[in-house]
Amino acid sequence: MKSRLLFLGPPGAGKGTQAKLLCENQGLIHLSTGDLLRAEVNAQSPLGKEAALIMNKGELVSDEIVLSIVQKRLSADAKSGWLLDGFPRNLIQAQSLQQLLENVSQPIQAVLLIELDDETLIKRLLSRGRSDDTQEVIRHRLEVYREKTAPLVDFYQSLGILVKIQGEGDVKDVALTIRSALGLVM
Ligand code: B4P
Repeated sequence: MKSRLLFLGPPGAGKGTQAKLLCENQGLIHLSTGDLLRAEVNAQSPLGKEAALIMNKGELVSDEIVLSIVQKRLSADAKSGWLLDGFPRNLIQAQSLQQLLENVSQPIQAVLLIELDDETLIKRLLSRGRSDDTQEVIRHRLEVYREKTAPLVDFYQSLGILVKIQGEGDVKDVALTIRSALGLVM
């Protein structure tokens, strides 16, 4: 049974939606850096105020902030299974994560890449309508994804743990595709 997973993919591919379902189904802890950052924003903490300005522009929040949030959660939850959603988002975060997990002897078992065409991504995000889901910000997030996050595909492929799926279709069908691609029991 795979219990240390990571979801990768462009904004709107369905990482958050599918991560939630899979965690409920498999009893894993869902660690979404997007959700953790939005919780800080809603609490209007100093960190949240800083993060809100960056998120609403479609930029990546600083590695320092994100790493400190993840480190805190992973050291508390490292013993049980987990699914990282939306983290890492660049090579520095990926390398820091490798180091962190090596230190606790908890390597990632599979990285799931959810692929989807730009037109569908943009349509989904516009209908979600979060404050960072405007046309202009979405386009910028897609550029940031291609420049900073997409190189992680090669990084995890070279480690031999990358699994690719197509994110088209309704939520239930995609969920089934994911479980089958990861060889998980339904
Ligand atoms: P995230 O919160 O990670 O959000 P996302 O990538 O935009 O969306 P996701 O792919 O999870 O899509 P979802 O399932 O919600 O990031 C937001 C921001 O936080 C970033 O831009 C950045 O600023 C910051 N951030 C987060 N992590 C960071 C990090 N590690 N480093 C630095 N900054 C970081 O789906 C989207 C919509 O599609 C939803 O409305 C959903 O209902 C719908 N949908 C999903 N699946 C569908 C399907 N099969 N059919 C139809 N609709 C579907």
